[in-house]
Amino acid sequence: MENHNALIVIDVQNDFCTGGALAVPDGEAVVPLINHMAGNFRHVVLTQDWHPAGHFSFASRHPGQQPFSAITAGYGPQTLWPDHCVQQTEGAAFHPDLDIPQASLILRKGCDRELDSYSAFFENDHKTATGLAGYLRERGIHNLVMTGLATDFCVAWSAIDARQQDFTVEVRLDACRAIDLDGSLDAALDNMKQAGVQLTGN
Ligand code: VGL
Ligand code: ZN
Repeated sequence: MENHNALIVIDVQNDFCTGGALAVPDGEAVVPLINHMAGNFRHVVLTQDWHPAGHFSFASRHPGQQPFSAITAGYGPQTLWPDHCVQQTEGAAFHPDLDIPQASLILRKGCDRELDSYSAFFENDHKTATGLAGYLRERGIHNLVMTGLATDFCVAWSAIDARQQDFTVEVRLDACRAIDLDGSLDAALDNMKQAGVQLTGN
């Protein structure tokens, strides 16, 4: 098995699946495919959106704002979401059918109450590193395959940051699902292509 490759599984959590607080249409459909793909990887990293209650990205924090509206934060534009993936809740748990026992790292992000983090590499200020790039480099990993939820937010932001950090990146679109808010999916696909992300499985 190739040692320089890793599978990155983004946010396959209950709140992003049917019945969840921020359900991505058909989100749970990625689970069997990701389980199957994981069999081909020695290195697997799972990420988990992991917000404290009252997180800055929750519309409920901003009186008069509705979920899916946008505000300008100190660090740039921020979409407001329904409360989701609150630390230690069932909604923040991985989908119960996700079955990847060899995953060596669970990277939790969005833990800072005042700062969101879509990307697995940098928080939304584009400055605060999560440490994932260093972890992967120290393990000699150069090539990433990305899967999970949601294509147009956490997957895309992770993929683009990974390219910027000089990893090769393949996004398996058949193992991802999108929120698609006001054209966000098309924009994300364009941005990923421009960043040199390989889009496959569509
Ligand atoms: C995500 C919106 C808010 C994602 C996380 O995983 O794509 N989207 N938090
Ligand atoms: Zn979130």
